[in-house]
Amino acid sequence: SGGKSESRGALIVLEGLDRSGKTSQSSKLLTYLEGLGHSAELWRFPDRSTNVGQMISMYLSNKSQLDDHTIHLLFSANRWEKRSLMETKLKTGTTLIVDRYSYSGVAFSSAKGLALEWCKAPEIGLLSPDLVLYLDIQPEKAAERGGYGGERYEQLEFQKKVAKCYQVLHDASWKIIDACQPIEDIEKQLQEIVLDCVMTCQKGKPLSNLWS
Ligand code: FDM
Repeated sequence: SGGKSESRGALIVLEGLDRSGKTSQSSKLLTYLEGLGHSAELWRFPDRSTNVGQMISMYLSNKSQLDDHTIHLLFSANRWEKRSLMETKLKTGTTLIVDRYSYSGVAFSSAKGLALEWCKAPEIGLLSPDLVLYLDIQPEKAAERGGYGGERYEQLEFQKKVAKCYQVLHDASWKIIDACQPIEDIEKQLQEIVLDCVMTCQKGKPLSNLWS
């Protein structure tokens, strides 16, 4: 076996603080993979296009107030509502580059003081990424880049707490990339790691669920 039509896509997640460069590197990766002839899509969470996503967007822009647990579960629900499409895409050979995923969910909510295990629980059973790329930047450096858009979490003191939570959350499988390098250097590093992951998935690495 192993014909190209049978091979699955890879689930690749980018994580990091606000202004770490996730979003621009995600689109560069998409261009790169498409250029090599791979089927690929760029996704992001929160997905603000759904009803749940609109509630999240209202909350983030301070147009609504929600209890910390409630918004946490909405972020999780926003991933659950995309789970089956995600699985279909991967199984039919499309690689997904995902800008933020469950790790953002846990890091941002636990930074508010919610218990880590409580935060992880609703993510159980979502698809486990084949690769987590963490764009590592000191909160102070990220803040210097400017462009915090005025949304709820875009404040230095809070981002410092989020950085600590990401540190607790990450494991040996994450690829930690120094986000203060020149953009082209980061791009090259990511390309190499991502291509390797895409190939591994093509060869038949099975899909699995969080947390594993
Ligand atoms: N965020 C994002 C969360 O708090 N929980 C989540 O599950 C996700 C996916 O939402 F501050 C936070 C992270 C960020 C904000 O993200 C919006 P974008 O990437 O700026 O749209």
